[in-house]
Amino acid sequence: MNIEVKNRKLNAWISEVVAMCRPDAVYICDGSKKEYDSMMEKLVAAGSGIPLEKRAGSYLFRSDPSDVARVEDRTYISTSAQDEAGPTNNWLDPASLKETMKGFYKDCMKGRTMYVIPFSMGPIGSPISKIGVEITDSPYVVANMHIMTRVSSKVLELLGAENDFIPCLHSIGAPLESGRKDVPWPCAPIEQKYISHFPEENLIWSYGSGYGGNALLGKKCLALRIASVMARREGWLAEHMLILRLTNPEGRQYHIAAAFPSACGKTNLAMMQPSLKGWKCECIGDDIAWMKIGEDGRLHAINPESGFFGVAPGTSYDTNPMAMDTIRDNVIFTNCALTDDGDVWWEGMTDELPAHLIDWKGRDWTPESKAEAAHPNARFTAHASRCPVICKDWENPAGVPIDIFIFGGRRSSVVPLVYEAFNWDHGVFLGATAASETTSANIGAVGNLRRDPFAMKPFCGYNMGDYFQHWLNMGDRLGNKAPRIFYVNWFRKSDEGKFLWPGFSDNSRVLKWICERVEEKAGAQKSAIGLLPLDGALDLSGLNIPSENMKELLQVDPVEWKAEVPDIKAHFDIFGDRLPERLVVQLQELRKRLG
Ligand code: SAT
Ligand code: MN
Repeated sequence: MNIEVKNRKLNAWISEVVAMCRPDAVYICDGSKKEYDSMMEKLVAAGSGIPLEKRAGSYLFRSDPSDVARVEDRTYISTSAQDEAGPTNNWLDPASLKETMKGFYKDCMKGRTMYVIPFSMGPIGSPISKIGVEITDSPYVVANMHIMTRVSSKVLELLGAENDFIPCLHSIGAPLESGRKDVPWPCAPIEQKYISHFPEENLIWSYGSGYGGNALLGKKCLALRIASVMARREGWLAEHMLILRLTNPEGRQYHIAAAFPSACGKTNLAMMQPSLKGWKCECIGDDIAWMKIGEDGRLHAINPESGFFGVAPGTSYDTNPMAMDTIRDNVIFTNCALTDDGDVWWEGMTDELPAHLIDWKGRDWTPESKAEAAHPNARFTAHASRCPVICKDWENPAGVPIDIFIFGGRRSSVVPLVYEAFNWDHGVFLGATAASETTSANIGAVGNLRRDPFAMKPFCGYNMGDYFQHWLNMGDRLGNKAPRIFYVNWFRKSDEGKFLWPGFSDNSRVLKWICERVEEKAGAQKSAIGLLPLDGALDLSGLNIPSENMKELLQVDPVEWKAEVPDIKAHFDIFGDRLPERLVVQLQELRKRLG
């Protein structure tokens, strides 16, 4: 080992994993630039990373075609009683799951180096932060963790001899028997992939995948699934939410936390540049929010991550100029297309298609090609400090006070552009019933409507009925200091299948109405589903949008909404007696209002 480890639990765990996985060498990471560069050198030499001539310090990786997204079907919450994992999670008994996985872990790091990554989610040393240690056999994971989390030898110092941490074990599941040649993206077949969580012992075991959320264990596994269980136990919130600061022309700041499912535009909203004059938006986080009630009685949010693992396709200087500037240099790209002059490209990046590319599978591509050049879930990994509109308070351990919660998803019909909850319980009902069309962020069908409560269906580490109750309890504790709750849908389409709302920077118009609601300045009308903008209350100045589009965007069709009710009822029924009575009341009231 290159560094002496003093922490007793860590030493014991390292020995245990070495005995089980049999790596050729063990390396303790210090998070330095030198270390990052050496990982990249190794990856380039192995033919996994392609240096990009056109982007300084940037590399392109092409994954195995089977390893392009999270694998929800292979993700487990393993608690002693199945009821604790609840109906929205896959469950296996901890003893038998560990037995199965130990079978795979046995000798799985042969021919490889085992990296030990000490990392902090949240600023190192802050009372709100959590320390994890990831063991992995993937240098690609080490490099990505450098960007997405705070990897540092300071974390080891902080652990001292006796302090606790969250162990995160990861293997790509591709041992190199002697003489066997490595491949650019080693991984295990889908039926051998396991993303397992043991919340009762704060433990994560991941096997078989090198992709983002399956392999960078600080992100979804620790900061959401394990943290959500801790948050419930300790009375705070760990949520799948972006955090942004919006400043109005008078200089009043609003902090917004918004939950949308994966690949539904969180990064775009978090970095949005308002089309409305005088309004300013700054990014604090694009994926995860940890929120605690402060001494002032308000909810304060931090972003536990230190980077963005964003969806590349669709990102352009038109849709998200700040993301484009964030990824100018020092970026890891995964599954993007390669241009002939050594840059990356993806669908939606430019209006004009390049004449020739190498696609994400390494094949020649021309505009005539049928296949996509970049995988629809192609990603960039970039450090948050590279973002031109990163908020100066993004690393403030005290967090920012949240004024507004927004829930939403992709719905091509039924759900209007924006509406407000009548009160906290109704807001929790909106979160609990949120639905969205599935995206390529998960391996599986795309475009199917599913209920994705609070955008947490794939990320809640315990029974979601209890999670709903936790939200109700938090509201009770916050009282009149609770954030106001809204629901948005940027994705409504016309009968011809065209988006009705321009989105992106024009979403500032919706945010303005929301902020003015908080100030009791903007008008709203009561509908069966919530409070909608009064005619003329949305600032559409300078926007050329046909009035029939606006009408459709703000329409609440009672027939369509009545059809939602049995679907919501069926969704609620799966929680049995874990469904809070207060949500049953909300459904009854919705039914009554619909008449
Ligand atoms: O889970 S990932 O981090 O790979 C991306 C996502 O699905 O949000
Ligand atoms: Mn996400």
